[in-house]
Formats: sequence, structure tokens, C-alpha cells
Amino acid sequence: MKLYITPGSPYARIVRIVILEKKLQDRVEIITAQTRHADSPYYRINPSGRVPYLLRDDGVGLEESALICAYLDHLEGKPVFDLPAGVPGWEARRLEALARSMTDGLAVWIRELVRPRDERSPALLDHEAQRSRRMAALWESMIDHPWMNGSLNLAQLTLACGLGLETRNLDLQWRDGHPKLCAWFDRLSKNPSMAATAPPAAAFTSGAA
Ligand SMILES: N[C@@H](CCC(=O)N[C@@H](CS)C(=O)NCC(=O)O)C(=O)O
Repeated sequence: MKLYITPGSPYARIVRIVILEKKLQDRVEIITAQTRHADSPYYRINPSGRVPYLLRDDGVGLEESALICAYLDHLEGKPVFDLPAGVPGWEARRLEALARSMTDGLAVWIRELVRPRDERSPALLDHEAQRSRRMAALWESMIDHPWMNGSLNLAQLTLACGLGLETRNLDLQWRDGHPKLCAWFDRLSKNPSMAATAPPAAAFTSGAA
């Protein structure tokens, strides 16, 4: 199988971590795709142009990090990321959705910052900066939740991969005033699968902060 990624994508990173956690490195070749580029050859492989994208050996392609993670988790019949049944399962879904909400905003923000300066929308940059502050404060109050601290799960990975964008977006300052979130993130980041997939540092900034 082939997994198309970009090194900075938080969604691709979630899948790359699952591959390492499940020890599937020998079954999945990781390929860097050229996204957001007119006429990229990648568009002939995945017309949406998004990553992550898992191209199975039978030629069928899967989009969406959550779907790809679930597929890979079940590949060898011993899933470890399935959610519990009943009330704990809804709680897990709630937290995963909240983590995704923050990461989605951070991804939109950095996507805007990567554009040429005169094409960036100041309103969008400000909107996402403010969202990130509200969400960081919310997570500071919730990071003690047992689901965020037990064995690795997709809510934890989704939040950690979003927060990890701090090394690319210099305006993302989620640490200030959030000691519990800092400790949680720094502890999770020591995990070998997290360390091995850290996004390349960059220096994107609006210069307005
Ligand atoms: N909901 C998707 C989001 C995927 C996504 O937005 N990927 C970005 C990179 S972080 C992308 O491929 N952007 C390229 C483009 O928009 O053309 C998932 O969870 O996989």
C-alpha cells in the first residue's frame, strides 16, 4: 500500500503515527505528494489533491485520516483504536470531535499563512488566531479527562498533531497560561511515534502578532 502525505500535514501525521504504533511500516510505503500546486502529478493519483490518501494494493484509494486510521487499525484483525460501547464511546467521540475542531482551525490558519503575503486575508488570520486561543483555554480545562490520558487514542493524536503546528506557525501561542496542556503535550511528544513524525519547523507568521 502507499500512503500519500505532506510532512507538515497534521492529518497525515495522525496516520503516520498509527502506522508506527501498529508496526505497519513494512506494509505501507510513505510518499510525499505535491499538494496545492497547479498540474501536480499527484492529482492524477488523487483528484481531490488532499493528503493523507491511502492507495490500497487493490487500487482503491481512501481519503480522510479517521477512515484511513480505522482501516489500518483493522488490517491485521487486532484493532486497538476502536471506541468503547455506550456512554464512554460517546464521550470519546465528543472529545475527538473537539480535538478535530481545534486542529481544523489550525490547519486553515497555516494554509492561509503559507500563501503570498498580499493574498492572505487578515480577517481569516485573526478569526483563526482567536479560535485557537478559545480552544486552547477549553482544552486546558479538559485535558485531565481520563480519555485524554489513558492509552493512545485518536482524540489524543488529533489534538497533539494540531498543537504540534506550533513549530510551523509562529503566531500559534497555545502554551501561554496553559500549564496542564503544555505538560500533556510535552509528555505525549516523547512518544517515539510522535517524535518520529514531528513536522519540519517553519517560520510562517503574519508579522502582526
Ligand atoms: N479531513 C481531512 C483533512 C485533510 C486535509 O485538509 N489535508 C490538507 C493538508 S493538512 C490538504 O491535503 N491540503 C491540500 C489541498 O487542500 O489541496 C482528513 O482528516 O484527512
